[in-house]
Amino acid sequence: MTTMKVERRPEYWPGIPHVEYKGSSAPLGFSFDFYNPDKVIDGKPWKDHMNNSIALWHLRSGLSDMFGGNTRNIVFSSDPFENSVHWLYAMEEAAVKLRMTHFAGHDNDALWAGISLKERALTMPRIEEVLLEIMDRSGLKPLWWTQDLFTAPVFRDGAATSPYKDVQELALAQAFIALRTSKIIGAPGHTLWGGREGFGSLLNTRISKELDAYANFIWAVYNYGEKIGYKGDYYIEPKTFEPTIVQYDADVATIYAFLQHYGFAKTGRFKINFEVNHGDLGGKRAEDQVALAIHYGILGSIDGNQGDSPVGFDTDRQAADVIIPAKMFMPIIASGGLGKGGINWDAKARGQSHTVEDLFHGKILSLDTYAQGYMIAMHANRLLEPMLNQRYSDSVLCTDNALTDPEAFLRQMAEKQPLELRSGQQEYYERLFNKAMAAAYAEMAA
Ligand code: XUL
Ligand code: CO
Repeated sequence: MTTMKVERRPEYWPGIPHVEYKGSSAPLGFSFDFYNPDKVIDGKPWKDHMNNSIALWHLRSGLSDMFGGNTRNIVFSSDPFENSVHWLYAMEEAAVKLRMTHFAGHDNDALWAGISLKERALTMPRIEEVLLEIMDRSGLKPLWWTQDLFTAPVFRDGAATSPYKDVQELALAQAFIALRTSKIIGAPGHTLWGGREGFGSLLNTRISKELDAYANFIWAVYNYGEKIGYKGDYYIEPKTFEPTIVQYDADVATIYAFLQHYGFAKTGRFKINFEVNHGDLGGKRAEDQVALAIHYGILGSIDGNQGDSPVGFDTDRQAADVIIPAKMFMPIIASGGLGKGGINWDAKARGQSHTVEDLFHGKILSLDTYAQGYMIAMHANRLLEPMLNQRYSDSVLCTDNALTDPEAFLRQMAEKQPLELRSGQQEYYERLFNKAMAAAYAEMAA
């Protein structure tokens, strides 16, 4: 492995132009049909509402699935370090061509398989230099950075929640090194996806030991962050299952309980990185999970993609169904937007779509799909808000005299019966939502 300066190539994705907005009546090509990154919405460009982020691992992905190997094999150099640096430059070019403003990655996406801890510690500063160079040149920003604590065979039984101390310690050392990267590149988020933190069978598992170990691990990461001056948030990424059957970070409510129980909530620094396909796996709709996280003040960022309802695994499909982001963006927009979070494209083309053209069509599809969703959500909020205000205008926390004079309250209630049966009007709301779609498309075509 050489660690000499790697010469950036003039182009990594020849044949792919800079993708611009051309509108839906333009012929289909490497252009946006709906997403107009520079269009000003509520005082800032659309791209700054989305904070679209390229995921390094899906760019490098060979598109294998659990039944077959790679269908795409892009190698820039036979030297693993050089190859990794070229991939970082290729990420920069892809993000710039796609008008993405952010990037996200695991430590291992920027390194190579099977790297030792010692080599990792030596190589990471070189990688950080390249990331800083890329940020400086292109204006790209990190959305979040993370550590891969699930690929190495020793993590099969869990990393932080492995029963074995040496494995737990290895996970911690790796997380420290990755957190240092987050600090150096100024990532607003450091993601802690549980990976293999969970179990397959209670027969060989002590959940109290594992959950306590998980909390100790996260506290140690947090303490290290405070020591080195990491200023960002920590994102826990819910996933109902896969690869384990019971994941300790199964969903928003499970994570919220964990954060409360182990005292993390009081730091105000622990948030959710919600991934749409992870919700699908457990039958949880994105809009509901996101709304819940917003309510508890812990929505950090979104991993954009989608699943396929008949299958029970994480397909990480490029987003194609407009209604999913439309409904998800409604609570996000109503709460003031994603802030320093964004949409990280944890998504890839299907294995049979293995060409470079497919790769870019996939990303354009996703960006256009979420843009349509964003615009629909904005219009839907406008149409539904007055109805919702009306519906809840009479809602109170607790009727006054139920607290001060419960007996009088009971007598009054007896007089009030039976109550009028009011309509929830779900279908009426759904019709309004459809109208919002028409308004959104009219605005996008204007
Ligand atoms: C796995 C997944 C990860 C996390 C980061 O399902 O979503 O890529 O986003 O580790
Ligand atoms: Co993810």
